[in-house]
Amino acid sequence: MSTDLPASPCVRLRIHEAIAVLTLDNPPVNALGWAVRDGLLQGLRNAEAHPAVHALVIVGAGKAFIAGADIREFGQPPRDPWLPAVCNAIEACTKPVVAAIHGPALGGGLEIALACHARIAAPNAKLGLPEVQLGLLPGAGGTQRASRLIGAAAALDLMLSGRHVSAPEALRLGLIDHITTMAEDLSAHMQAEGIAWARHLLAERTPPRRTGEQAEALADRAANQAAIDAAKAQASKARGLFSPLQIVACVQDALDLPMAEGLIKERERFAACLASPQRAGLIHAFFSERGTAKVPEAQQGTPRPVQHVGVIGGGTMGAGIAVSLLDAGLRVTLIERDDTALQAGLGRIAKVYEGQVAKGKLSAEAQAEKLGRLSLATAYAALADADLVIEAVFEDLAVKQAVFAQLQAVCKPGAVLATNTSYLDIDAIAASTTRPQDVIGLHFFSPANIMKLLEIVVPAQVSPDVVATAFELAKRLKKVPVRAGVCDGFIGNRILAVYRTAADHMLEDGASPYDIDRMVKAFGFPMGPYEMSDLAGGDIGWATRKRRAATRDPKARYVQIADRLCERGWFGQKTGRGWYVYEAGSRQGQEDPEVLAIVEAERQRAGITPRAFSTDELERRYLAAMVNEAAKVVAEGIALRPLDVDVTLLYGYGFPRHKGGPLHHADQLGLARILADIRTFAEADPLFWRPAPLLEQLVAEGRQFADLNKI
Ligand code: 3H9
Repeated sequence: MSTDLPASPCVRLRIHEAIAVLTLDNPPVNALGWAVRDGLLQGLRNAEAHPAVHALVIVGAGKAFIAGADIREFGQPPRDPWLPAVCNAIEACTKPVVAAIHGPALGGGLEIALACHARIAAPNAKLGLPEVQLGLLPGAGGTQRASRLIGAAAALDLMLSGRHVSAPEALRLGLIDHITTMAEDLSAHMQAEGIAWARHLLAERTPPRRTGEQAEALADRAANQAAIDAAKAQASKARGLFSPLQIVACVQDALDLPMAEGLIKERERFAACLASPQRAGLIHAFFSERGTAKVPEAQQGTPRPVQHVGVIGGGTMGAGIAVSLLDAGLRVTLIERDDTALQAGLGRIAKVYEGQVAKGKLSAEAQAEKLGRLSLATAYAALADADLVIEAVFEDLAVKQAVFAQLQAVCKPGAVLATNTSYLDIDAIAASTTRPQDVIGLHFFSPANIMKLLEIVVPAQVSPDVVATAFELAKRLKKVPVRAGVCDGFIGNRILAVYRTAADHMLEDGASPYDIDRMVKAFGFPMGPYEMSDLAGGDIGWATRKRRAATRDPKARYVQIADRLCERGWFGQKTGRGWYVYEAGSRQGQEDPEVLAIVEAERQRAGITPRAFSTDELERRYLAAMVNEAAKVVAEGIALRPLDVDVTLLYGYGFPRHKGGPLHHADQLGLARILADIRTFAEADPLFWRPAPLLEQLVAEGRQFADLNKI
């Protein structure tokens, strides 16, 4: 027999013979928006006051317990009740409250569970305090309750990594009390399991066990202090991030202060994180990386089924793509021109898996299963039943067109024909076939099995089904897809070419390559452009420069310094020498006086008197070039929205995530300032520093890139 009591549209309260069940129902992930917080608090109060209720259960409807605070509300005016008040009310409840968790219990969701008096979880539960990834800290008592429940070391690990913990690990850590069985309808199942657990507590006559009153895990003060000190040292190294050190300070408070005082401090520190620009950048990144999959073709077209994929070319790129496909459970046929090349390709693929087995990340059986789905062939006929083929051969239009001619001869009708080109004109590749509607660009980044970015390059004649298939494939490969239009370099490499050119201009005008790299790293990139070039291989950029030589505007400034290094065979790490020198076997380069001498000689040859650059000027020029080209890319429709540029630079080029991406960062700096910089730089080089019309328009209208981010 059950009774319903009013709570709110997002929270149902139903009494099942002395047990009140509060079901949170706010699709898709039960985020704790105002209506949910309000309904939960009302429901809790109603149930606590109801004489027929002896215990309470909190459960999530749908596929999640609770994914956390509603991230969309951050930055908006606060609205009572706040989550900390809801959590405190749950903990203070005079009747036992059980959290019955399935799926994600993250951030504020786990904080609700920590405030409950008992926690049980389904085998699929994912528990975590990922606030750090949004520039925040658990601000609803999580820092204080997690420390008291599982100790400083484990709580810090959870909060500083933001990682998700499985149900078995959560049980080991002491985050939960029990793991239930699995069921088809998990929400209903967890409701029944929660009721059973509540009855068990009532039968045992267990009084509410309040996490805030637990003292055992923090009892060994010295051990907890050591964990805090170690975390503080580690967090101090975290490239200028704000929230990690605040999290450590909160755990110190948990060790030093009574619960009530710790909660007050936590609120203050949470407010400081909320006000930080890093929070805005990280939350922009969170929504943008989900926004890039929202493209018109994905809504218009139905993805074609894909089970068998052909990969043409077993070089570094092709092998990485094959690994990525095998990891996603697909059947792969690798094509090479002869047996020797085929074996080399197989060797590259096998090496990745051997490395994973050696590190204990992959079992020998899983390795065998993956390699069992790989076939090798030298004849294109082996692709007759492939659903999709990805070409990763030499970067030359004629070579690629020859590959596509063979593909159209053997592939079944409706097979998707993709090219992994980084720069070439995919419209020209498509036009050379009889089925341009099936041709698309899938631009992977190296190493393709690791890098998350996938530029999906959409030529003029491609069918929406094929675009939808590419986005579906990206999801299966766990990649972040970005839709790009056809142009030289698409979104990422086109913008890179321009900010790298700005760096080369500064180099020739007097800056050291090492100062430029240092500035870029201090900004937050993992490496600078010259270190990057040494890693990728200087010969790659050299080939591109030679290809572009014929079409380059003769009036455009061209810096030859990189060519001088390449002419000496200094291609970077692989030749032991590039912009830096590398000792045998080392990836850590040393600054090279000979490079500086070459730079100086080139300045003299070009008739340039070197001048000094401040770090501020280096940064302003580098960013202005990036933003200006990005604005052109958006205006031309190469990127659908500014957020697509941001995600491309975040995932493919190491732009620091806490700055949100170049166009989010530009909005924060102020577009008028950037445009003014460009106009100043244009006085000396008007051709390179032509302001993007979109940037001029936004400044004139007092708008920002964010205003164009309609998803
Ligand atoms: C916090 O809790 C602070 C507190 O400590 C303190 C407060 C005082 N809010 O990822 P998906 C949307 S901070 C709003 O594609 P999946 C998401 O945008 C929060 N919306 O699905 C997407 O919308 P759309 C700490 C959210 O199955 C849709 O849900 N919590 C939220 O691959 C589906 O998401 C976190 O950081 C949210 N909290 O993954 C957890 N979460 O369909 C963040 C999701 O319009 N969330 N959405 O694009 C996640 O990690 C994943 O979404 C999750 C599901 C694992 C839950």
